[in-house]
Amino acid sequence: MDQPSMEQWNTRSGQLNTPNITVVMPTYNEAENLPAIAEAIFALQLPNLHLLVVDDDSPDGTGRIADALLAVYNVGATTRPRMTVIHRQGKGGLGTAYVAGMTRAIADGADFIVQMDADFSHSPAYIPQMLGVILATDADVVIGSRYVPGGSLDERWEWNRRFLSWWANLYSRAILGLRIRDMTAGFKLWRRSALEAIGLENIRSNGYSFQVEMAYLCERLGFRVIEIPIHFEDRRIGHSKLDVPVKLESAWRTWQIRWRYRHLRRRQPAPAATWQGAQINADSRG
Ligand SMILES: Nc1nc2c(ncn2[C@@H]2O[C@H](COP(=O)(O)OP(=O)(O)OP(=O)(O)O)[C@@H](O)[C@H]2O)c(=O)[nH]1
Ligand SMILES: [Mg+2]
Repeated sequence: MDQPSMEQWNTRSGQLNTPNITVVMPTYNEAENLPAIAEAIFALQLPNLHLLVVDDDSPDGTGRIADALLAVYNVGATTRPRMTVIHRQGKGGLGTAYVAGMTRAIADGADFIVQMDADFSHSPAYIPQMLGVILATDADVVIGSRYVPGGSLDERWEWNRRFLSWWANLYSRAILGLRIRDMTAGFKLWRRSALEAIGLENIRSNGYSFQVEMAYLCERLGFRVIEIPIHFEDRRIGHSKLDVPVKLESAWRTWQIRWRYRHLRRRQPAPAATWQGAQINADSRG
């Protein structure tokens, strides 16, 4: 996969021109989390970092809070706004929210796209590290992984959540034959060209199987995937949207993914390797 050359980061005057990074964050009833997570993201002080919230008309008013944050973070932004909000009509599901957000991020010129939850399960503190890894390698995607050495789960996660996560990973890895350790990870940093190669308009999964479908395509398309260990925290405030219909969709969708992409042959499979403690699951395309 083509990667941006160092020249691309250089302006005509020869000064360093940092890449555009967009954090895509779907929200549904995250009113209490959103202001704090936005603050933590902007506190990273990463230049050219943009936050794109995709809210589905949350009954708790998350969308209105997001609009209020625009006034805070876009004040003084000269070249482009630091924050944008997409408002959708009603709960459309995590998968379509990501597709809408990622599509918009690409259209707006993002070089790198972060996907993450709004509930602090995915600590913003990992974003600079993920960015460092993708810039230092030819990785197409960096996954914040709970299931590589060094990764961990919040001790407050009850046994049934642990079991469900473990089972979902085992189930999808067994059916789809993948190497990625954290198949259901929702914390990822994508190179723009990887999302373009996937073709977001083709993604069908709407709930959490979105993560599995994207992971599957990464391996089938021969992307270089690097999993870096993260500590996954339980959500700080609010409620999970992982209800029974979403779980059932994930279960049958896994079979549909296998059937749908049956003609898509795996490109350049490579044995797992390690890179400074990170797990590399698939090699880059030739
Ligand atoms: N726009 C949009 N966002 C959603 C939807 N469902 C979930 N989200 C958001 O997607 C992220 C992940 O959802 P969570 O409910 O935290 O799911 P989870 O992380 O598996 O569950 P917890 O462990 O309880 O946190 C959060 O930021 C949610 O607000 C949806 O239908 N539309
Ligand atoms: Mg969550």
